[in-house]
Amino acid sequence: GGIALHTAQQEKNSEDYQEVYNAIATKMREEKDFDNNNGYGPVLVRLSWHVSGTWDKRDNSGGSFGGTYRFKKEMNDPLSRGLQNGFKFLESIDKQFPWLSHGDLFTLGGVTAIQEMQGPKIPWRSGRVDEPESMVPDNGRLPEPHYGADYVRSYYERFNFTDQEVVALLGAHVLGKAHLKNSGYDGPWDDESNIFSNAFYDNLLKLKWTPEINDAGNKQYDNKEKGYMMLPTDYALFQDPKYLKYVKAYANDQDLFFKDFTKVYTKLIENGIEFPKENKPHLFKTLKEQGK
Ligand code: HIF
Repeated sequence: GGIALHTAQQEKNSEDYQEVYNAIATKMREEKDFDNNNGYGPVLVRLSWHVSGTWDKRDNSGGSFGGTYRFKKEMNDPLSRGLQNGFKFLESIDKQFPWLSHGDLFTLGGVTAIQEMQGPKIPWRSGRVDEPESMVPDNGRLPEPHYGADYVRSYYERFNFTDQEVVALLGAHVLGKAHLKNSGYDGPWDDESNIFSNAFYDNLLKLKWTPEINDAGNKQYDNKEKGYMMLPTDYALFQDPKYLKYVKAYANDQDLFFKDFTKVYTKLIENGIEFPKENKPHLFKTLKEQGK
């Protein structure tokens, strides 16, 4: 983490960042058949979270500020398998906008993906600055999927997230799927894997989930009829009464989910960063809103 310094990028305005947004969104559209027609949206969201999820509040190390995911040690974290696809997707954007820092690129990628997949508007601030390889945090700061509510709760203590914030964040698991080769888990959470909605909570509450051992020997919760799955850390939200309360609230009210998700996701991608007061958040228009 760190303090945003004065750089060439500081001269850029909302229109410049909207241009980057448009370049990412247009490329998403052009390459929408990636990963069995999921497109790049889900992997871009996951990338934005993994580059941010290395933050440690105790010493303000890691996080999205330094853009250190671009270095091998962080990119090769076994818990980030598959995210190289997101990085490769963003390489041409990086070339097109050389003034943009990597931390800003990775987080703007997530914001663009969420909005283009019909999700909420995420106010986004610029100002991350590339840090050198010596600042790459050690592997082991990202969460594992194998455990229950106690693990999830204590993991997100690292970011000071409340139960409500944890549940609001986890709704992003409506997107994309687990790939056996990446994580040892297998299957999607919903059939609309590239539409941002509150379906994660609805599925968790209303479908019947059976614990099964998958082909990699890991326990996951399956719904045979629909072909969906839940990770143990997802199912934890159903098992824990304090979490369950919020699962119900978000299943019943998509606007509430969008509002709370926006707050906690913004917190996640800004963890540890002190933005100068003049760095006002940018609010982007979707391609559709621009008539594109
Ligand atoms: Fe994920 N997550 N996540 N995740 N995640 C996977 C896939 C995605 C966890 C584990 C996994 C969040 C929290 C947690 C996305 C976004 C977010 C996979 C499967 C695993 C194992 C990867 C693969 O096999 O390709 C754990 C343990 C989390 C904490 C409890 C966030 C809230 C939901 C923070 C978040 O935003 C997305 C998107 C995907 C789908 C990626 C894809 O390639 O389709």
